[in-house]
Amino acid sequence: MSRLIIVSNRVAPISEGGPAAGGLAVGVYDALKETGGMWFGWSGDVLASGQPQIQLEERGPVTFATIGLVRRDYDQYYRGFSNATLWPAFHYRADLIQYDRHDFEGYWRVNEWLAQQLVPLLREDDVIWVHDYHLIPFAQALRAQGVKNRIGFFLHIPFPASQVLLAVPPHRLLVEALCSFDLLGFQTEPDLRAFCDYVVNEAHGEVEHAAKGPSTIRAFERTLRAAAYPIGIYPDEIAQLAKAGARGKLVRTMKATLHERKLIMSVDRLDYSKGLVERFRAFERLLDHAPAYRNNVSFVQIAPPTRADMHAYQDIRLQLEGESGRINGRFAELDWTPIRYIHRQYERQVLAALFRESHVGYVTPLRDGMNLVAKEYVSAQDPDDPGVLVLSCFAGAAQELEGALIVNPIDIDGMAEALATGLAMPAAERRARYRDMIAQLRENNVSVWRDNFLRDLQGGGEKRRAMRAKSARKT
Ligand code: ADQ
Repeated sequence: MSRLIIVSNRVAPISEGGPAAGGLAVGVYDALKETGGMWFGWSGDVLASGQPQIQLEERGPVTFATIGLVRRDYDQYYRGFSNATLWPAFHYRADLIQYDRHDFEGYWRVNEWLAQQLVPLLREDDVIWVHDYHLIPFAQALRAQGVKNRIGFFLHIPFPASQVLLAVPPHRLLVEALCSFDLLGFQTEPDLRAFCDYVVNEAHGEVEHAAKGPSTIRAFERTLRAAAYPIGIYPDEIAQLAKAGARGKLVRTMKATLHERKLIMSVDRLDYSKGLVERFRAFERLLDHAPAYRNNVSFVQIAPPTRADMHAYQDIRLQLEGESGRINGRFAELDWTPIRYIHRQYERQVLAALFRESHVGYVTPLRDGMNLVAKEYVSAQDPDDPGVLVLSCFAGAAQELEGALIVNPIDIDGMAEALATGLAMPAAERRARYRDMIAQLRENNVSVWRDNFLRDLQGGGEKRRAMRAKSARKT
């Protein structure tokens, strides 16, 4: 069996027996433990001076290979092109795209440098699986150094419509670089379609759809395959965590402070793509239009700040502080704060338990590749008395979770109505919706995601070898 090499911007800080990390980290780490292999990426350290050195750490059959970044590389590759250009563009926020040619050069340079660091650690039959938008040029950089291994790429965020991607000046170089992979994985069919649309209409390539399995792409003198692989979670594990967490002191104390009021729960990284401002305003609209909910429902928004050294993130943070203060000032009473807006990170067990205690899971990003919180929310519910998921149509998860109340996050009245519907929904309907969604989550859990991707990546390799052998026989 080939060794698996995972390459991602950050290497998940997983310690055996320690707290479980997010879906990606768990699913990928499981695969590594089964096949044996290596996880390569940035250590998270930014060095003020000196030359970064690879650190190797063995944990059972898995080697963690991490390396620091010097300040300039961090600024150009990570803060600059990855997060100030690609992140807003891929989340359809053309208004927030910042572009600096030097940052783009830095992004490319760091990809080439990281690829160089990896090459000496590679073996001939390793299968390489690269993750996310920070590493789009990675396969091209490996190929330039003579690497012939199978290389796959999974994009965790949306792939934008061509007209939005065209706003990123080096869009053509990015798509050409993507075509150096052997297999491209997207979260949803609409993302795959957006990529194919660019290939056909902007790059004048060809796309051949298969009745089953990945489509074949011919562009930039390469042939590769692409498909949608919606990422999952382990729903039964989340359910266990939720049950155990509900007995914990923190969750019991929090529940006591509700005094039988209904609870609406949201958990996100603090990011402008998550639609928090619109979400706060829709909650305000609910209180405005349905006064019976005043002092009868509490909304808890947990949102730890991320990328806090970037302007766009400082702006959204200020805006949210303003909105939550304004809404609370307008409606709060001595014994009731409508919005509890919290910047902390919590244990997964605590979050799962809070999901289980709540009546509505309120997940309304303006754009999201998948959104694992939506899946975790459903998994954490009590099957006999489940809460209702209010979910944005722009989260990848909406393609699968048909039992949710699907909303458009731009439509404040529509979201307020969905909150009211969710809070008042009879138990029989809640149970039916939950059963529908949990079945879907079990069927497409994170192992299925990983196995489907790796099967297609390795299968593609066999197909290529057979094609090569056939053409060798002909000559
Ligand atoms: P994210 O944008 O980070 O991921 P999401 O899919 O919701 O978004 O995953 C966040 C994870 O972090 C969840 O497991 C959640 O429970 C956890 N988390 C969030 N806030 C937390 C807090 N305060 N304390 C503790 N844990 C917290 C990117 C893409 C998504 C895609 C994933 C996986 O943007 O669209 O679903 O990758 O592919």
